[in-house]
Amino acid sequence: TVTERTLVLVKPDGVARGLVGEVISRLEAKGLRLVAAELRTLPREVAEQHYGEHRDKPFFPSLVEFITGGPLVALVVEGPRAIEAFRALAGATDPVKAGPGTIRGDLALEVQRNIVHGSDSPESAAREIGLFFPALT
Ligand code: DAT
Ligand code: MG
Repeated sequence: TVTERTLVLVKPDGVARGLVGEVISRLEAKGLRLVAAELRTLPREVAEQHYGEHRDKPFFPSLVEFITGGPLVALVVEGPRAIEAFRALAGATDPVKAGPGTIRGDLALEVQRNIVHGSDSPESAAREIGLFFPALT
């Protein structure tokens, strides 16, 4: 199986709620490996680039406000099918629809405050890792 890398964010709600360790524990327990990790507060421009695909959505201003509103933890995670593997750990975007046993299903209740981000494709992963950790690309 091909090893992949994916960008994972523990969003500001996850950091504020003390869930960084919980998220890292779950992905490590799954067998994914940390390649990079950093606590940082995103500048508006980086947030807007990161969520560029959502620029025209009604929730975009609120999303940018939220993601820049406090420190987040940016991670690069590696493993076989890491992109799909982490998305499965995270669960559905809407935490009410996310299954039990997933990060969002177990720990969140609101769509915006859904604790984690994970890249959704190899193309997104390359773009997002390049945006957050240019030294890795
Ligand atoms: P995901 O984070 O599961 O990849 P996405 O890329 O569709 O989901 O959306 C990015 C983030 O934007 C998502 O984690 C939470 C927020 N979001 C998505 N849909 C939303 C909505 N209908 N209302 C408010 N926030 C939303
Ligand atoms: Mg997405």
